[in-house]
Amino acid sequence: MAAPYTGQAFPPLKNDLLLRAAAGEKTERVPVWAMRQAGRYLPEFHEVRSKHDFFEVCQTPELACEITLQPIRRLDLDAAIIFSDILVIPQAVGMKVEMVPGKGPTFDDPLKTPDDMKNLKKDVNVYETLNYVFEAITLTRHKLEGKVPLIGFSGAPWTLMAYMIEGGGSNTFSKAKKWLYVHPEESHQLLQLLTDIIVQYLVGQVQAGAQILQLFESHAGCLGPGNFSKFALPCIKQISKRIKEELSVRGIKPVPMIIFAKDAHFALEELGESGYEVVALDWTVKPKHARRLAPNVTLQGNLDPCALYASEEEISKMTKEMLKNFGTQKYIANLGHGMYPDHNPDHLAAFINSVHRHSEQMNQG
Ligand code: 1CP
Repeated sequence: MAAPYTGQAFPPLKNDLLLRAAAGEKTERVPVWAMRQAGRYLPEFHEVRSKHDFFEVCQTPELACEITLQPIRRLDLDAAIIFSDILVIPQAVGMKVEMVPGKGPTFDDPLKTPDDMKNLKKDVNVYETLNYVFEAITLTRHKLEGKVPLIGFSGAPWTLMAYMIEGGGSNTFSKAKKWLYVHPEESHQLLQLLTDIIVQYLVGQVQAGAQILQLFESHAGCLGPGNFSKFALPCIKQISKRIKEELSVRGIKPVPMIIFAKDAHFALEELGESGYEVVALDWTVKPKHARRLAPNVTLQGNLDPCALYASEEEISKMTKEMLKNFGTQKYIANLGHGMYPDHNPDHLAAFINSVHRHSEQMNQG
């Protein structure tokens, strides 16, 4: 497997709060970033999107880099996340996915039966097919000039499998879940195929310059404890273990990893022991409960994204309460899910500034 961009010199990092918090080291203030911070709530994002198709943006390193930097220019964030989408992996195995305005991601020909798996590319060369993501990461690392660390990411196997079978978003994911009950063997095969690709993809992102990785298991909640343990968790664990091994074999320093399994409150204990330095929480979990069940990791989260509709004064109060409940150490402030298109960027600024102000005060007091 060819290794692109290894050993590149990047500008020195000026703000390492996120990396220190992820490593469990002491921080003078709580780092903060927002899932989906590069996106539709920003007018400058719409400006780029009015001229380019969604996946064209993902595939053009200069455009992906520009959108990654947009929230960093405007807001006092402690991290950037590379602009891309989790659905570039289904595309890499040969599936056609388009971003339909007003509808979201739409697959031309979703998997209907396990027999359709024969149409998927089995030996994808990730370094060729997804090279555009690696190039975007390298370019962004340079353009960031060390201001904040760059987060790389991937969808987790179950969440990708769910989209590949449903053909887009779904309320129940019943078509994908049906596979788990009717075709468990083939489901494991598909999940393993995706796991192998994700490992290569995330190792490639680190080689290209990603300084921390987040795995998005956005549709964990619909599985429930039994199927989550049987189908999702083993892949999640395999990914953290194999990435650490692969990086070590290549002489590359390991990077911290974040697992975000949305609505998987039932699996907090297991997630805390799954080989990730950080467990990200959605807003339905009580911080103190998560600390009890996952005491050895850094926690990330978990303000309800809808809280950003409240006044700036209310946001400041809710943020202070959240910081009190998590404490200021081994903690990364974030939302419990992503930004919504109708969010006011000034309200995200109020959240970020409140995290900084209150956590500094709490650390001094
Ligand atoms: O028309 C547009 O411009 C599309 C809007 C959009 C954007 C801005 C989509 C479509 N994806 C993205 C970017 C994106 N997606 C990022 C960028 C970096 C950042 O966070 O700022 C990231 C990390 C993702 C990851 C992603 N894509 C997830 C996991 C996170 C989550 O929200 O749970 C998921 C589930 C997707 C699929 C997807 N892509 C886009 C949409 C609308 C969806 C959800 C589809 C659905 O289930 O209904």
